[in-house]
Amino acid sequence: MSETVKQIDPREAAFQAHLDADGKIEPKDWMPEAYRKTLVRQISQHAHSEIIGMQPEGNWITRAPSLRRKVALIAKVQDEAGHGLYLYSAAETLGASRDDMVDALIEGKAKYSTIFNYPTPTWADIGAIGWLVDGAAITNQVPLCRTSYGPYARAMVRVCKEESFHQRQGYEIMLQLARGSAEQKKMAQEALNRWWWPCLMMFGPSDADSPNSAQSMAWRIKRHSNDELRQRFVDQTVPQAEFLGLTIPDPDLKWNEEKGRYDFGAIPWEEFYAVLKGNGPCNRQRAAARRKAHEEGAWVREAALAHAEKRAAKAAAAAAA
Ligand code: BYC
Repeated sequence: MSETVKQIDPREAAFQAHLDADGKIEPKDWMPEAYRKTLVRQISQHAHSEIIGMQPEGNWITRAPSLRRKVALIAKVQDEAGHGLYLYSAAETLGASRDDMVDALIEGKAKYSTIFNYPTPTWADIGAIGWLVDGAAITNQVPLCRTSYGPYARAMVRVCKEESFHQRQGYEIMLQLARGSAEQKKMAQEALNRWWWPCLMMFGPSDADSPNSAQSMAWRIKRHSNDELRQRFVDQTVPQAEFLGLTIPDPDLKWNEEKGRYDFGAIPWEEFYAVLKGNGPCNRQRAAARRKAHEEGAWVREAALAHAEKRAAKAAAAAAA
């Protein structure tokens, strides 16, 4: 009786042993195709999130309440664009084509963080994004500075430094509103009410429902599970809300003395999956704005290409002379 024995590729065994010893993988190293695909998926989604993430805040640049706030907000939005560009470059080191990634986003085929499909109706939402969205992003991304793929890990180091500045500017906006008039404090509370649950969803489905986590953790792409990071975020953020004198909109939130952490209420996962499927409050608006910006930027890409071609022709002529 013949039996087919699955041969373990020795390269795969060496690859896993290298990861288990906390080694990094660099672009020219051998890697399993599934590892490469997972990284392209995660890094491109991350890049798209940064690019779409410019919209909810960009929408307030012309209405920032002072010159100082406007300068800080412009710088923050510009930083997000920069993060998107580093991340597209990191994905390119894995053989992904930037045109394909950009097309997937424009055509609405690519995922990006659900958080950016929510509206920013008041100035307090800008404070809440900086405090909570960047706070959640930092919680998720600090461990990514140790992710196993070198170019992604290195991009994250700079991204995290900039995100921590963003978070402070958001918290400072919230502090000023919370210590301002009764109307301003109400605005800050309402923004916290709007952003709290969507921020908890940023960490992805609970561990039992996360199809990618186990493999990504074995490959040390992810260093902690979605639920671990979500818990860390809650534990860090509750005292910050208390300092602001604001209330987290969760009647089940309670300190658990025994476990040394906060217990919190049920996350409305049906809302998460609806937003993920394209049915959030702003999904269509975000995609349309991105498409319009891409179309309106066509002349810049053409000019840059014409300039690059002219320089290349000049260099070739000089080399031939
Ligand atoms: N939104 O198996 P799972 C920022 C998807 S930008 C949308 O747990 P994974 C900022 C997930 O992709 C912040 N989709 O997946 C910018 C997967 O779908 P596919 C962005 C989500 O990858 C501007 C499926 O659900 N940060 O900081 O192991 C201004 C199953 O999930 C979401 C990053 O991208 C979501 N919230 O874990 C301010 C960080 N959650 O691909 C701030 C890097 C899950 O199988 N990414 N999905 O079809 C990660 O750490 C991981 O990809 C995730 C998900 C934790 C997000």
